[in-house]
Amino acid sequence: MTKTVYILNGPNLNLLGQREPEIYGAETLDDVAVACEDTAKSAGLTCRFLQSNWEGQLIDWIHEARDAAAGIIINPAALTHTSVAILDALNSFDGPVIEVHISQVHKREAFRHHSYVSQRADAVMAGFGTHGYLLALRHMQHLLG
Ligand code: CA2
Repeated sequence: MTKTVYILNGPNLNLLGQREPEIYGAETLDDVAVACEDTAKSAGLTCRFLQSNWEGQLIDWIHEARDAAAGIIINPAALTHTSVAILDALNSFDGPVIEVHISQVHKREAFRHHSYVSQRADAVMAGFGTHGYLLALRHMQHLLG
């Protein structure tokens, strides 16, 4: 049976491709989902690609992943910089966690430089554009052996 990776996306990422293309690129989140499905398939993985604007929904999916997933890739969006609750939820997950940011957050405003999630993440991608999701999946393949 193939291993499942949850790919979780936080608030406002449903607007990807519709605003601020100079920061986040022109691809929509649906485009990213399709590319992730393709990459997961070629890596011998199954992916579940999800987005919510609600912190509690993301936490519920992390709890679900405890039984359903071998690894988590997460772009918590702005919750990266504020949410101890997401960090606590990720700390309850035993498998590898990779944090992804489309933009190079360290080149941006100071409030984007701190991540609660990085205290749990086994790897962090930032500034690779939406390609970062695919690189994260390849690294997840490596981590899951
Ligand atoms: O670079 C990233 O992936 C971020 O996680 C994106 C978040 C931001 O708060 C983080 O600091 C860095 C913002 C997600 C909002 O996405 C939009 C995309 C297009 C148009 C409007 C919002």
